[in-house]
Amino acid sequence: MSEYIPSPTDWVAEQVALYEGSGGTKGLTLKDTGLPVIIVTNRGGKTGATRKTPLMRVVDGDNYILVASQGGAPKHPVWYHNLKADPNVEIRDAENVFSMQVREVADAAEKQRLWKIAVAAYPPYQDYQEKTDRVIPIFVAEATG
Ligand code: F42
Repeated sequence: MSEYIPSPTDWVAEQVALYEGSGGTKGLTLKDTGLPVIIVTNRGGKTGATRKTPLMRVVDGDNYILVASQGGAPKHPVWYHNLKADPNVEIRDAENVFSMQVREVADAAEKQRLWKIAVAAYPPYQDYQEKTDRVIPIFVAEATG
C-alpha cells in the first residue's frame, strides 16, 4: 500500500477522515445540502501516492458517475488527470466498498443521458457547467472482476 497523501483542502481532508475513520457511518453528506457523497480512492499519476477524493453520489444502476466539476473552476481537477493515468479505483459508498474501473464518457448520447442523472442528483452541476468554458468531464465507474 503506497503512502496516503490527504487533500490540501482542509474541509475535504476532514470529510475523508470522518467518512473513512467511521467505516462509512459518519460524514456521509456534503456540508449543508444533506446530499450523499462517496469517497474515491485512487493513485496519484505522478507520485503514485494514494489519494482520496469525496464526490457527490450519482448512480446509474450498479455504476457510479463521477463528475469532474470542481465548482465550475476553469481547469479540470487534478484527480481527473490521476484517473486518466490510472483508471483503477476503490469507491466507498457509506459502508460498502467496491473495486472499480473508470472510463471517461466520450459518446455524446451517453454523456447527455448521464449528465441528466448527475444534475438530478446534484442540481448545482448545471450552474457549474454554465459558469465555465470547459466541458465538465464525466467518468463511469464499473465493477471489476
Ligand atoms: N469535486 C468535484 O469535482 N465534483 C464533486 O462532485 C465533488 C463533490 C464533493 C463532495 C464533498 C467534498 O468534501 C468534496 C467534493 N468535491 C467535488 C471536491 C473534491 O473532493 C476535490 O477536492 C476537488 O475536485 C479538487 O480536486 P483536486 O484533485 O484538484 O484537488 C486539489 C486541491 C488537490 O488535492 N491537489 C493536490 C495537491 O497537492 O495539489 C493533488 C495532487 C495530486 O493528485 N498530484 C498527483 C500525484 O501524482 O499525486 C499528480 C497530478 C498531476 O498530474 O500533476
